[in-house]
Amino acid sequence: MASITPHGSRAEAVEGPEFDALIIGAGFSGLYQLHCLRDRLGLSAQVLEAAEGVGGTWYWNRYPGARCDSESHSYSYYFSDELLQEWEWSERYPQQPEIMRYLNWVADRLDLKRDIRFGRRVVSARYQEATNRWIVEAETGERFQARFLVTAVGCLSSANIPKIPGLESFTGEWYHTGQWPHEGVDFTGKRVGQVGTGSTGIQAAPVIAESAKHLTVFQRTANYSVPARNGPLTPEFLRWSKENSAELRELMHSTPNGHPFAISERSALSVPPEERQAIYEQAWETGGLRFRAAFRDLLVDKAANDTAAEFIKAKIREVVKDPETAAKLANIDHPFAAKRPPIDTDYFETFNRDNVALVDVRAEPIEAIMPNGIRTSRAEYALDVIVFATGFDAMTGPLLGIDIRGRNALSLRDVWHAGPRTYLGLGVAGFPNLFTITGPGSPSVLCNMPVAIEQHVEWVTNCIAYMRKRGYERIEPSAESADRWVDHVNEAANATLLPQAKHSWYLGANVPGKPRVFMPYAGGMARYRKICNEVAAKGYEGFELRP
Ligand code: NA7
Repeated sequence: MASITPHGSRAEAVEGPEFDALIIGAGFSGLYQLHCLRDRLGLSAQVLEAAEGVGGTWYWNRYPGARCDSESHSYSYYFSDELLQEWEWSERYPQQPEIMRYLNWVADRLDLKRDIRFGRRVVSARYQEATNRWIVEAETGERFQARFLVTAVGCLSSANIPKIPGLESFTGEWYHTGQWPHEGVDFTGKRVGQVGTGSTGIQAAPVIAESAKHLTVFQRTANYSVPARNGPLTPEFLRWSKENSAELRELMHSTPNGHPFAISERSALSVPPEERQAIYEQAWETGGLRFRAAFRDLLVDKAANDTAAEFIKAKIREVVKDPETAAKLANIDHPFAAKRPPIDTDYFETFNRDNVALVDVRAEPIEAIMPNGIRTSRAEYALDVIVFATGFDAMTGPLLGIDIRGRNALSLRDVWHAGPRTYLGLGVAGFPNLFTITGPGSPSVLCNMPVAIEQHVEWVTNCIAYMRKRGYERIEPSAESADRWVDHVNEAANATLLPQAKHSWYLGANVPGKPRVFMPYAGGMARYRKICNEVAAKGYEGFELRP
């Protein structure tokens, strides 16, 4: 079913093999996009993937304790009831190796790997107006061309390694959690320093502390965390989730965050203090991201949010025995859930161990890395291993890591110099036939990812099907619709407390020099889905379609 290139074999020789569509990335999004374009629409499609296997973010994030914060039964593809019925998750939250097994199983079941070219890190993608083709080049020097280009590069795949002077002089080992060695790291008998206390650091510290001789956690921003309450899934639960898959899908589609639970309709301020306390206690026992659903106004009303914040801070002080350490951990400067709220297994308890210490790098900033450890403004910490749990150049990093050029060689890096500008997080003005799965300006990281991914992949598939049926060859958002969408994304963020966390990667604040723009769409997944459906129903309103 490959299309016929207007320049025939000459174009092929120069620009490489041609396909209807090229997809960058073989994680949750790329796999499903390949299945839709190849098996549902009958297009010729290829995936280019930097890694040597499928898995996307889970291929790289193999750090100790790596686990998804979404519950297993919702961290699955819901497009196929057959897949849902066959797969059995083992625990409430899926661990990294189990997610890898799942994605490999899906890829094999759908026979996807034959159309994935592994070991191809894409370095550039250039739109050629005369032929209406994207010319995509991999680090290997190979080129590929296609009419449609779908980026499925993930939101958290570009590691943020802080530029601390002296790192190159460190004589021990150092690792970033998002680029973890496949063979693992043995911490036995080692003095370990962990920089970073986001979701990753909070998962890793308790596990590292179990085998390391000593662990020093360097905390820049103190963080809330709620117990995950992980555990094995019972046969009854597995049966229930399979029997109710249609209802669960509907529930996940109806909530703002794509998780399989409804958010309470109560305001935190509408109940007496004792009742509120009891509700929080119950939510703390239930654990996980469900804690946020205890009241409807936690993300929009500061006074309501304060009640949750105070509850968690009190829990930290209760759990952590050393009052000085407890004070540092509970000294949180932002509203609860305004940064991505981690969930944990024994994170605060870990600071009660004799072999664990906390350093507050706001009070004593890291100045340099020495050959034998980390030096702050107050002290030197001798270390054998440094673990950077310092997060990612989120959302825009993976896209801007590729030199993407649209019409008239327009550079995406230039167009986004002051922050990302998309229409619906799905397309960029000036870049025809480019679709950005879970791109900035879409709910993405504020949502249970598979839900956001399935919605985008299906929207793109329907859009391409529509174009083929109507004889359109090009689609591109108008500059006006993109401007309006950017305004709406800002409005939606400002209606919440999310922008109040100044040190948040949602705002790009973790990467020095990155523009401070609230990147994901905070208006809620259900509302967003409705907007996207309406755009499609109106013949892709806001996009320009041409033959
Ligand atoms: P995060 O959430 O970005 O956390 C990174 C942590 O590293 C955070 O505590 C940062 O402090 C800290 N950090 C970053 N740079 C530095 C420097 N230079 N010095 C000291 N500390 C630093 O990344 P995660 O990997 O934990 O989680 C990412 C997402 O993955 C998560 O939200 C889930 O959606 C899954 P800061 O807060 O910036 O002051």
